[in-house]
Amino acid sequence: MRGLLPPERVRPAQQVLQRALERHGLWCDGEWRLDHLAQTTLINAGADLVKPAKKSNALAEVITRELLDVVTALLDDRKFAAAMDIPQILFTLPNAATWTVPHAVWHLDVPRLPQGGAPGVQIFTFLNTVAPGGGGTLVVAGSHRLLNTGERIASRDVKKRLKREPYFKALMSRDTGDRLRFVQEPGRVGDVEVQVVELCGEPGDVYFVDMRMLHTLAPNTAPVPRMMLTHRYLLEDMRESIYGN
Ligand SMILES: O=C(O)CCC(=O)C(=O)O
Ligand SMILES: [Fe+2]
Repeated sequence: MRGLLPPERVRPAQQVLQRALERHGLWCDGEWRLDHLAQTTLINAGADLVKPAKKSNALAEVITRELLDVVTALLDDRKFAAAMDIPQILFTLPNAATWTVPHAVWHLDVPRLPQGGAPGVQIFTFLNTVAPGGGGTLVVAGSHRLLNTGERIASRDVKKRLKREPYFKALMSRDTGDRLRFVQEPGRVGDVEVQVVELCGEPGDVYFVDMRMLHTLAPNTAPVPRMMLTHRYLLEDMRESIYGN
């Protein structure tokens, strides 16, 4: 949803990150100063830099009534709660010269549950512009429609089972070339259409993601850091199954 969060909620959160980066000389007088950074290809490059900001109340303030209303509707008016007190910072320094769809780190944050349906909704939003290639999270649209078997399946076993399908075997194999095709064209698993979607956007935009969707981190080929926030909302009656076992 474009522009769901008002600037007066987003700006203080953005500033909290900028202040943390200012202490490292990376943000100065309203501009990025990244020239002196050593080149890196670490997948979570710079994540430590914003750690001092992670308990800031400004991050919590980004969540509005309007956002929670959307989560409520998506979860059919059932009771849910946030998995953490404060949204989590997703931060990546520029860390790649060419952009690709990674073969690794694809995962689910919660297992598949016997109850079926969405166990919760994960929101993603942006504290600066995240352009294509700029490190936005990658999500396999349609993957929530697969493996709804009525069993509990841990994330790594979901991956193992998905890899039996040619689409996911190719996606998660280091030997697959031509990897841009995963974002450029849909694939098919049985009668389910799947496609990798890059979460790009502007401050205030929000993505709502079914927590059954396979996702991973992306390389950041932009000249600026990737600054996103995520928050996870879990259905009350699923929490025990998620954390039990
Ligand atoms: O850093 C990212 O873009 C992905 C992080 C992730 O897996 C998550 O927020 O659940
Ligand atoms: Fe995740």
